[in-house]
Amino acid sequence: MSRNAANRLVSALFRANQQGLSASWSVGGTRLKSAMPQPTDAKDDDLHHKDGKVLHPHLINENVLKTQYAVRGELYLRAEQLRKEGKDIIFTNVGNPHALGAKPMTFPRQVLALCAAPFLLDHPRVSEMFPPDAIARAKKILAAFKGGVGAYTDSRGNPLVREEVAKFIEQRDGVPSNPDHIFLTDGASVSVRLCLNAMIRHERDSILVPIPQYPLYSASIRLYGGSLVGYYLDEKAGWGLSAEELRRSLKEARDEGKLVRGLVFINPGNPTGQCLSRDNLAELIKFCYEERIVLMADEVYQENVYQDERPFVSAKKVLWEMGEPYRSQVELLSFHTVSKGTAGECGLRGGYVEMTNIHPGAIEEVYKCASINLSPNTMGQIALSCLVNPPKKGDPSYEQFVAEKAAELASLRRRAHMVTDGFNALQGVTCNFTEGAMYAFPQIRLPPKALEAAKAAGKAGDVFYCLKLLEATGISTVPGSGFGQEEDTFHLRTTILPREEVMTHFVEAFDKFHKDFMKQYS
Ligand code: DCS
Repeated sequence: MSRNAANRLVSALFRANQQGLSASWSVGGTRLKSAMPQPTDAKDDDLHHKDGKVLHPHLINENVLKTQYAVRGELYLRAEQLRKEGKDIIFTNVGNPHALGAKPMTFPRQVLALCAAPFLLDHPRVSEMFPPDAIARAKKILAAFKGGVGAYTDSRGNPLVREEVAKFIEQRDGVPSNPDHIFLTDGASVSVRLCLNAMIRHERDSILVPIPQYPLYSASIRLYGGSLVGYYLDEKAGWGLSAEELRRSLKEARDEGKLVRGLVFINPGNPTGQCLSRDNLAELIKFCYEERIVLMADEVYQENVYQDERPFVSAKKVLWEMGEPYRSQVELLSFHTVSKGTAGECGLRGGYVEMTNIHPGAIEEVYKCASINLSPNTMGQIALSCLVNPPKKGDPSYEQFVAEKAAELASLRRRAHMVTDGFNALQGVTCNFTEGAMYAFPQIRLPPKALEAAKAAGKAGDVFYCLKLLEATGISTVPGSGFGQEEDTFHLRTTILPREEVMTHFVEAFDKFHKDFMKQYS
């Protein structure tokens, strides 16, 4: 099927989904059953269902019913069920490093421990248990967090940490950054959602999102009642991004009467693992300038780079270097988190958005919405403080901090090779190298017999394959349909996060499963 035809199909499925029809944009069966639009015997203005329930699935906000989130979809639920039945499951469906055995980095946890238990600072032996720079940092943070970690902070986050984030950006990019334009949130997810919520006014308001994409975007756009417009990444070109494809997608959306207001890119990519070049970023910025679109830079994997040709460069830096008119005109939202990198502190929920060239009145409105949540959590803010302001050369914790970071990055790089080499050694499987982030997204060419069996089981091909893989090996992955993929192609996403010793077993188990599967269905 041609690119255009495929895109039309995906758009049609998106549309169908938005209209509440039963088709799914993801061309798969991965959505949660409870999230499916239900045939309803209730009317819009019914206050309660005939069984007496006010909060009844037939009387729930339509946007909630239509929202899907594949990372915790059908495959995840089945894996949970198998786990409860006593099967060993390797949860490679979520980029959750600590759950797969990554150890917390020492310095941030020392600071967090002292902030959470400030009485330790008065303990006569505190200096035997904690290095002086961790003690000094905890004292500085506690002085700035009036009332300690148990008190609400400003709804945008503590001013000291916002200043540290601004300094981090200035040092990373060599550009000015204003702490008043930085909001701290419970993970980057909340930042993304705050922004999308402000941008989407009604169904015609559309956001350009890469296909494949991370379903935070499809789910949130759906939840806020907007429309997603997909632009394809080119798998054959290492999941490359082209200006031509962006223009095609924008034109098609505008021809349909959509109002494209935002463009998301993920660098390094999830689920695709590609690292964008400086030229790619310049193209995106130019495109957004010419078309008057807000650029949303999801840069949560900026530390996770496993190739040396294209080191991470932020959209903010490129924007600055491009000079006028871009520098002062392009509206940019940049996201970062403590969940990824080498810290992998997913559970602490720390993240931020930096807003560049955004109207002060719009920032005020986002502030108002952030205030509804009162305060981002304080431990996440402290973890963020440690991420953006780590020990410096000469500090007592510096050597250990740098060694821990380097060891984890080197190991992730080895695992990226192990996984992608493992996939490429399989018959009918191709996988672009995981240049960055935490995932591999192989394409699996399923034999016709397997597709027939999938159809008979009422499943999409990739869902069928992933379920069989889970049952046979305990490896829990996410079918490609959860992220979007070209029609008639089948992918899955796995993280590269199992520790190296488990990874050897993972690759062997996958290899054996795939060979058995192909034998059975050839
Ligand atoms: N953006 C991208 C591209 C992500 O992959 C994630 C998390 C987030 C934002 C949000 O992270 P936090 O809210 O934790 O800061 N990745 C999910 C994933 O694909 N697997 O695990 C979580």
